[in-house]
Amino acid sequence: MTDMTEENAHYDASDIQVLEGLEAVRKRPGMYIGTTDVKGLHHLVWEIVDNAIDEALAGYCKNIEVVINKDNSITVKDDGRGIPVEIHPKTKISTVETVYTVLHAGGKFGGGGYKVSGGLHGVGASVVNALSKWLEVRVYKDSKINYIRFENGGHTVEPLSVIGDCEPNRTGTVVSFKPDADIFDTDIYDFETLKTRIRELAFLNQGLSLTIRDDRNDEDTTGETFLYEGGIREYVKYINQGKTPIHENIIYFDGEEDSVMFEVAMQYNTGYNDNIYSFVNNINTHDGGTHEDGVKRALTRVINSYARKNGMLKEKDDSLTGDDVKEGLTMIISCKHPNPQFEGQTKGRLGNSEVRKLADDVFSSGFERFLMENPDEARVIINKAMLACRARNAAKKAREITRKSDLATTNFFGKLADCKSKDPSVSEIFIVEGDSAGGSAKLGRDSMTQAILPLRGKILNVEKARLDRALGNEEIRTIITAFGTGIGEEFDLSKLRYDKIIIMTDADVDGAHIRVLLLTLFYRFFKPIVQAGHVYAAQPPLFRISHGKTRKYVLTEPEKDAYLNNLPENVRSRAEIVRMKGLGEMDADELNDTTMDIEKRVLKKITVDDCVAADAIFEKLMGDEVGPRREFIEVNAGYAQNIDV
Ligand code: 0RA
Repeated sequence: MTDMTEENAHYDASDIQVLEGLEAVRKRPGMYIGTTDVKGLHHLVWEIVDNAIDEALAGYCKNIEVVINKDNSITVKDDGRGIPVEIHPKTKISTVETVYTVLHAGGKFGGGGYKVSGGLHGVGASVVNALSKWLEVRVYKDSKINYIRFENGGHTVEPLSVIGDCEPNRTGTVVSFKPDADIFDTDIYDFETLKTRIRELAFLNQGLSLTIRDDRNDEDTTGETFLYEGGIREYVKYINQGKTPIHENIIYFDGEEDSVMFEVAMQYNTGYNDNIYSFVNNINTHDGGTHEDGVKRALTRVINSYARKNGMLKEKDDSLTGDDVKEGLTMIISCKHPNPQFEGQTKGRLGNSEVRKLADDVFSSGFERFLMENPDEARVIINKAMLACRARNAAKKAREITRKSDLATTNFFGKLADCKSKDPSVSEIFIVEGDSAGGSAKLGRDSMTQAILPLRGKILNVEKARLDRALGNEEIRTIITAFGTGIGEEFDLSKLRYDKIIIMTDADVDGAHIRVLLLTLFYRFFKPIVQAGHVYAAQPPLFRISHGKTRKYVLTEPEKDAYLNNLPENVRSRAEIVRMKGLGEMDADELNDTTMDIEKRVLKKITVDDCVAADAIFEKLMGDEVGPRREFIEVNAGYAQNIDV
């Protein structure tokens, strides 16, 4: 294979260009995959899986398998047609080699109608190759096994060749790769992360079988397979597990126009929150867009028109709003589009205007008919929206009272020790568990930029309460007033008075509980604050190590051991280690030194990266079922700092 045939001569010429392209990826990986942290590491898998899904969407692939191998390399196997192995007329190298070495080649060489490219993923398989220690591809077709291998960022070390025969009817592609440890902060894959997304992909691609297997420990050999004949209907059912639906059947409509496919599934539950998730080409559009707008608009219109026609809403009554008809609604919206336009800063919003009409048409004609044919279900759904409407009006009144009284009451200012600065970009607020820790925090703070809000009572569990009841809770009212943003319909992120909202609780069960209550409150009523990255958890130290005049605080057990191991033996034997019990135990200086001082502290940013996963955790912790909550708190009590939602 090393002789200089004409073909190879040409290959060598273009090889230089190709490697320059891949080298650019290695120089600035962030440009292509966002980050080189654990998220970027997992992104590589989705890049390869997306290609197999495209083959499935084109109608040629039924099974996809993802394996984490012993060495943390990944194998993705599909039973599609197999990537073409012929020489590509443009690049003069085989198509499979082109796909893995030429930037952005994937889309151009694909045979399917729906490329996932253009969104968050879709940078191309060559990017994975560029960021891998090695990558190999096996293509099964025409009774042959074709093999090619790359090393050290996409250098072809074994050119494409037939390495054996396979069963005559077998077709498909098997890709294995090992991420380059020099590029990523970590090279260890997380099974749960991969499994959650694999399950989601199975929900979104009805009838496609997806398997995930972890071969790092020998125990699990068969893996877990996700296959949903009901598609997004089963996704709604899954999200509503542990909630109480108010009607039995999951409502589902779909339609297609000009190669754009649209589908929606929904069911109402007795809760007060909505769980509406929309996707375009399997990518979560977390900021919605035209597909979501179309459905929401149609939902409000159809419900109002049915309620008026049937006398549930009288002439004098105000119409139900979008918020009213969303209460307790679980809904999945999925659109497959050959040419999606993603908008917004994080490209999380679908922009194609024709989709608004398609979504509206499909949903409104289907839902009108559903309400007509199912009067009992129509009644419970509309009653629920009317109750939400009443609660909304009650909340409005409660809010007006809050607004008038709060800033004037000494109670509020007695609690909050505000910072002197009125510049939100430098201001931060610590929400502190308990009065004694609150006292130390007030003494230890930098009063120019740091505000302290001690929480006395338990804050209300808002998972189980509507806004009007939440506003009845004094601790919650105080938080709202301090933030300055307002709440509900009048929420305004630009009025936030602090750049950082820092939850400071003890590393014990009570602390974990309070932290979760606060996260639930933020997630439900202040989601944009979380999304904009303003919420943090303080990390008070778990151990203090004293020797001589030195005092060292550490966050974790392994850190403590590492520190002690590095001390000379005579110092180590005399070092004192007293486990820190709680914030209240630290004096002002200590608290400042370990947890509050901008130079020394460690904060953990709270994100709502995956709303579906976050909701599942909140449901578990805060929902109606007591068992899972107790279990979670028991398991996590010792690792309270790991609650990262
Ligand atoms: C274009 C054309 C053909 C197959 C594929 C792309 C293909 C790509 C990938 C990527 C991962 N798995 C894949 N499976 C198939 C058809 C080639 C033919 O008909 O021989």
